[in-house]
Amino acid sequence: MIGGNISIVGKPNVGKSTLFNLLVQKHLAGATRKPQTTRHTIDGVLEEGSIKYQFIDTPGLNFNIKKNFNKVLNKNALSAIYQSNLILHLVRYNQINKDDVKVLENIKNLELPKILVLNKIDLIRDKKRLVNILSKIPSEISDYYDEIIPVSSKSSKNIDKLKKVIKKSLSKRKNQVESIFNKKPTEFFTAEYIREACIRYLSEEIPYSLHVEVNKYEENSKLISIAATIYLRKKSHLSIVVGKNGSMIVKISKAARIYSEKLLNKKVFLKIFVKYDPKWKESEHFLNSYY
Ligand SMILES: Nc1nc2c(ncn2[C@@H]2O[C@H](COP(=O)(O)OP(=O)(O)OP(=O)(O)O)[C@@H](O)[C@H]2O)c(=O)[nH]1
Ligand SMILES: [Mg+2]
Repeated sequence: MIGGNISIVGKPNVGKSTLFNLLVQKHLAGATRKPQTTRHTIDGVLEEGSIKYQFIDTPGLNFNIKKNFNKVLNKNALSAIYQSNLILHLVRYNQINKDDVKVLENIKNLELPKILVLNKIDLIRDKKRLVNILSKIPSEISDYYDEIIPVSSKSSKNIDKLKKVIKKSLSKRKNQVESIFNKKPTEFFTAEYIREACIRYLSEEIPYSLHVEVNKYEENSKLISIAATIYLRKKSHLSIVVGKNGSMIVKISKAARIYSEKLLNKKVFLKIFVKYDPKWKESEHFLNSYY
């Protein structure tokens, strides 16, 4: 069997997690319209015939902010890149800017095949423009890549072509696949589904200042019973996250439960607690959970 580890990297919000979920044919990674949705590297496997693709979704690389947490996220993403066999650098097709160039700076000297993936081409109205867009990518950028492929992770356009190119590249490898990434425990995904629902339903700043932990995970033949806690940094966020008569927490819980049931293939009972803890972002325990 041929195969390898393929990391999906890029600046925030270009559609990495959407592409990842599409490729592994499961909703493993949170994907929302807000930047910096992904905080962990997540891996997923796709087996097709004699090929085993091990895809890795990574947090959006963000070199602008000096915060500790961003450094941890970048380090996390970069360590996945350094361990992979092929890099997919995702950009928005019409918006290659200095932040994408910074990502390129971090990968260009690695002796690995690299594919530049221009995402979101479903947004192009006049299809003729695509040729124009491709020809306008400066050679100081395009020269570093083995291939440039336009795709849409939303409409699945050109995804088969992308897979063919990946397969061709991995076929040249001499060594067999070794999975180098630790599998995330199942409860990790429930915590992520809760965080994804928070990003989706709550106003901008709240999801960035919360953290989710699963406190109980018990399974019997019929049901999985999960208890989780959402930690908040501001007291005033408590009533917003809980909502009027608990309506918001019910909505968040329902979304996370539905995704969990789909992934785990079993009925899930999910209870979510909300707590105020202004220091969660600095706690070593929390930062360590990102390694
Ligand atoms: N129109 C269009 N939208 C897309 C496409 N791919 C992703 N999106 C949207 O772009 C937004 C960001 O998608 P994500 O997959 O969360 O992006 P990301 O790169 O993982 O973002 P971070 O995790 O924050 O770095 C979401 O609203 C997606 O629905 C695409 O091919 N076309
Ligand atoms: Mg993401």
